[in-house]
Amino acid sequence: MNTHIHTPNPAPARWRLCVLIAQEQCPNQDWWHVAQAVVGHVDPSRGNLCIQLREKQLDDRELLERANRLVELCRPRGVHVIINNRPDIAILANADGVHLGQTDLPTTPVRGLLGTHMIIGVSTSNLSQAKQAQMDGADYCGVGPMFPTTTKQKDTLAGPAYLREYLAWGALPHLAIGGITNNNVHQLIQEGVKGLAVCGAVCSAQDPGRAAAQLLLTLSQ
Ligand code: TZP
Repeated sequence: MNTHIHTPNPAPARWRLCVLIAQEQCPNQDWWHVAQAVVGHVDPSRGNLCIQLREKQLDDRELLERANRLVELCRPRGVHVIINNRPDIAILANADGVHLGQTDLPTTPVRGLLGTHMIIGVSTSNLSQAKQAQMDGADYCGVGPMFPTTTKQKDTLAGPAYLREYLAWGALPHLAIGGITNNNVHQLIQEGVKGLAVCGAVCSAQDPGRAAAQLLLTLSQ
């Protein structure tokens, strides 16, 4: 455990949407077209968009190449790039940070490796995991799963009740995640959600750019 609490990076508090991109979740088009459509369709000027590269099967060289392309696309447009569970790739691609699951690399040594400026997010399903993530040096928490999802095998459903509890705690920014669509997001808006992380709702849409923009619009109304 760290002896001092890390001062969180201010960027995640401005995120309203994080799109998780993996080729296997993009049935209608190439991952790159999804990334371009999302980045091109939303107004990134307020720093409210983040893209997480979430590829688990790729060769390292291919993964680094994708991370490099994504950073090149996103950085000039003020869109942050987060790499799932690969601090080495995040450093080499000069990405903004990494996202860690509960069985991924532990936060404390990753914080040691990345230094204080790069962003670290941690997936949480309950408040004790969130408090631990904060103590270990996280900048934001994934909060979920909110709803049933087929994108990732999950045994528990944290549900909107966990989001409510997390917001009452309020110590770190959040990205609510898991099965979120334009049809159920109002249940999270009722709880006061600020940031959403989605995969299927955008990656499997016929028009991923429009789907992302629609979620942002719903959130802002
Ligand atoms: N972690 C918790 S739920 C989830 C992850 C990675 C899957 C999110 O994908 P979708 O398709 O938005 O449910």
